[in-house]
Amino acid sequence: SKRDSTQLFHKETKAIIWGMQTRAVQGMLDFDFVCSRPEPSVAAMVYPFTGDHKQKFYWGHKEILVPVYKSMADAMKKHSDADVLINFASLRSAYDSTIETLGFPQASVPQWNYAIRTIAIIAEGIPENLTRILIKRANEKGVSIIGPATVGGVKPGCFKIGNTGGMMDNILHSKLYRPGSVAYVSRSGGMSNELNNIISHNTDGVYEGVAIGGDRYPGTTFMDHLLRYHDNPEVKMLVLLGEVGGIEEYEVYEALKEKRIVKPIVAWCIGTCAGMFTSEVQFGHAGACANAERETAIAKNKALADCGAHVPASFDELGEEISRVFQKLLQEGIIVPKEEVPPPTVPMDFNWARELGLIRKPASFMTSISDERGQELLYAGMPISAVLEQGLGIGGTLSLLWFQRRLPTYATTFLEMCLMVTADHGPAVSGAHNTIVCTRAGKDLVSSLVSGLLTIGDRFGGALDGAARQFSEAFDKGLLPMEFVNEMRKKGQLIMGIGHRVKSLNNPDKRVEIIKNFVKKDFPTTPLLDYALEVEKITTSKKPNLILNVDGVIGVAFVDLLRNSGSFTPEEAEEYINIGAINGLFVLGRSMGFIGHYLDQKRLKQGLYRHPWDDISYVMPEHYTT
Ligand code: Q5B
Repeated sequence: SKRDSTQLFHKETKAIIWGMQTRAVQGMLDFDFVCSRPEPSVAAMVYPFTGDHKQKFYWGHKEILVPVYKSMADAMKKHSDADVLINFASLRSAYDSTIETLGFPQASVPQWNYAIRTIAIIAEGIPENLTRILIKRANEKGVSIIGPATVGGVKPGCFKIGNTGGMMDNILHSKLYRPGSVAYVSRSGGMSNELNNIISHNTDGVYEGVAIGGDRYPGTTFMDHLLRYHDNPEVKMLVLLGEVGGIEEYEVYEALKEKRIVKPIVAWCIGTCAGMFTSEVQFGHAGACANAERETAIAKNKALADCGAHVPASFDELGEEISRVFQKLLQEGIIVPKEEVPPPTVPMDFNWARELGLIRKPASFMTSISDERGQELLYAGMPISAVLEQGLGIGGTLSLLWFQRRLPTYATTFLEMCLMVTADHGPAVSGAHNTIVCTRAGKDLVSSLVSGLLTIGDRFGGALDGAARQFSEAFDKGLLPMEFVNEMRKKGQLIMGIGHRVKSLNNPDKRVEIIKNFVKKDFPTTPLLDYALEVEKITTSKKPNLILNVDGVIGVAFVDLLRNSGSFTPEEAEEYINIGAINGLFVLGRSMGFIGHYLDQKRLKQGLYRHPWDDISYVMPEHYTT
């Protein structure tokens, strides 16, 4: 029954989990499911850092919601059926949250003193003076504390604390989904997993196992649990895994001597190797250090053997010793073998199955430029620290993210120059104008920036790709510059990258000069730029503003880079021309200017813009005028 003092956990045990430990909770629910529990063992979670909400988990194949409360008080009030608290609070807050829990009076189950009867404290490193206060308070209230510094415990077929027992493959392997006849107590949580394994392979399985934790002052002791097990008729044999340090094992020794424990017990204290060291050894647990001869593992093993415990010659023989005792109980008919009932299948977690290579799934997205999953962000496989250390700059970063490769220095300098010369061209151009109007309408930075970017196209700033395509097609077809100009005129098409509203032969565009000079000087060869300059001679002979403009010079120079730098295959070069990569340079560069105009307008506190009537010619259809 629930009130049976030998039972901390049963098949209906419900727990409140302190801390947003979603993996542990899912592990508990999977364990419940494989044990064929009627209901999940997690009643609620408490997490003070978010508001009350519900968290989604799996219950077998189904999805269920577990409530999360900001306060323990609410969780206790709404889930008075929960009698276990699994406290995952850090070493800084575990004391306060446990004390708070111990302070709640039982509301809805009058025959119990307190709703929470068992508290597992997982945190390591809680100061010993605080642990001792916790133990005192818990004893006053009749609450069992498991821990601190523990993984918890497991009662096969009933309940498991947090991460005890490991993942599902471990739980199945150690048959923790149904009870056996052997109950154990250990200090170490990690070793309790090993015990699950050893016991399941040498007996009919674990009935219950608790790891009391590695601190010098555990909330409950070996004896607390061994006596519970001893008084439980379902438990036929006991296993104790002690360790170097402390004198807890001598209480077991006394109980054996006084015949308080008469059930067979297999015992071993780990840390026998401590004697091989010339100085005092502190093992991993805070309490695992022998301060006197009788605290050594060797002395304790001898004492336990002297009073009738089954003590193997070494840890390696623990399994055989357990097997011997178990076989004897079988022969004596004390243990009656039970029929093995296969457990229900728990669906495997997707990520775990994939990690094990059991399943595959086509990804919805593919990426080949960056990877943020590891310890350090990668750009095209290059860690960002290396990008910075090697001084790749904006041009180098851009070459990694746009073209998945490092480009020669002249190329990255070219990219940076393109960004710089296209960064702004005053407030009057279409994009800046739109950004300004949008800003003055009170819109935010992104809206104002986007409003400007949306004007970029064939006429304004978006002729780079068109120029690259048209000029390279004509060049590849072997058209003379004059033939190209005539063909375009015949088709009624404008030549992309030719012409400017204000720049002309008489008012040359310095930006074009800068790019042209750099490219001529630093690029290995510039056949397409040369071709475009021949075309310009023809168009400017018709009209002086039909110059090779800033879009045009960047577009054709970029084709020269793609085709002649040796960094791209001919196929890759054509692909970049066709997929429209080059306009990206104007978009990126001009974004700097648009953001500048946004900030400028805000700084100047410019109000809503309304275009003046005198600058609009109202031309209504005649039949509507009076
Ligand atoms: N005609 C740029 O036009 C502009 C011709 C042409 C053959 C051509 C025009 C054009 C191609 C697209 C292009 C990028 C609209 C420009 C930029 C960034 C900016 C902007 C800034 C910045 C200018 C007059 C006569 C007509 C036309 C003929 C014109 N262009 N023929 N091929 N490409 N270019 N865009 O001055 O016989 O008289 O009827 O679309 O490269 O956007 O600063 O402002 O940094 O922000 O209005 O630099 O050239 O000339 O249209 O009145 O034409 O020339 O057929 O012939 P306009 P239109 P006809 S850079």
